[in-house]
Amino acid sequence: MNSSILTIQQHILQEQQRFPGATGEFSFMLSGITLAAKRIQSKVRMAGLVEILGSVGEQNIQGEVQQKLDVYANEVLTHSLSSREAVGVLASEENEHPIVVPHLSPNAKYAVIFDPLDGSSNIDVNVSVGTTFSILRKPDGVNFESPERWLLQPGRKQIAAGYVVYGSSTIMVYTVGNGVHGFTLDPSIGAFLLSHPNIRMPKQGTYYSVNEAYRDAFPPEYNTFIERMRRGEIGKPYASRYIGSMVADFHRTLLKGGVFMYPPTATHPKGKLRLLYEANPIAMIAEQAGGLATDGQRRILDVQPESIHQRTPLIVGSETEMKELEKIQKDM
Ligand code: P6P
Repeated sequence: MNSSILTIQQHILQEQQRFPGATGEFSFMLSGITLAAKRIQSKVRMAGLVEILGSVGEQNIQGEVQQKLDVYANEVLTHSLSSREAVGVLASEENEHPIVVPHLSPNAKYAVIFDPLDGSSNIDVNVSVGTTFSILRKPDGVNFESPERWLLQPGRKQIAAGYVVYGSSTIMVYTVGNGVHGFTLDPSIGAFLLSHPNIRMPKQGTYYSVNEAYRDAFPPEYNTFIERMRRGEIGKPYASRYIGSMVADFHRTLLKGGVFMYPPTATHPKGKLRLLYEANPIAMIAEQAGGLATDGQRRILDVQPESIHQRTPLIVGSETEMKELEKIQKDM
């Protein structure tokens, strides 16, 4: 037996030692996410077989027709996390309002924000989808009366963040502020095993990832940026990769380098992606791996949220590409 095989539970317990006064509640909370991820992946893998596809018909808070898998994933995460005493407040892409966990335990000190199934419109065509999560500590002096105050904190306050990609394999990537680590699910034993320790984003990549159909509406600096990459003016010619699932498009950027961006567009002048449960967790992962993440003006992790479903532009990637965009913006 290879002694270096480490499960995510063992890894989280090791990381937990870094938290002063750690009582295991943090690792128990994270285990709620890994358990939910295993249940979601088992349904995603069978989506075409058990007629779970097809929209529930209802519209979620985003005005999007809900797929049954969205509903299932949301219920699994909500149920799994609500049973953790350390969790006091939840927020989900699928719920208009924050959820105050019924146990109302005085020991609750964390809020968990998640997108249960990001990219769900891709499920019908068997393209990778994902789950994102962001964990915040309850600010001092705040109680269950004001759940928004547990949630509306800048991303730099996150104590943990991560995502799961349901792709050719199921990979969970997370950080507690001590580097970025990836775990691949071994379905034969139902365990996430450490497969990508200490992930570092390459200083430069060869891919850019953006929906070029919206180029006419992008602020000019983005088209200048794209042209420079296409023409090989940043050291080498780039290829374009975009599958319309942020988690999968970012995961490639994390491992291969380059840049993923969703700039302001005509239909989404403030950007389409959500600050709290898409941009913030991705930005924490990116920075912990040596990359950068902005909204085009500011560091994503410094943005003070005003509402839980607030949208933002997101530009995230390797140091070289991100610095090049900054230079273009300065020269304009
Ligand atoms: P578009 C999926 O719906 C999502 O929220 C992200 O996962 C993805 O990056 C983006 O929207 C795709 O949006 O406008 O390119 O289809």
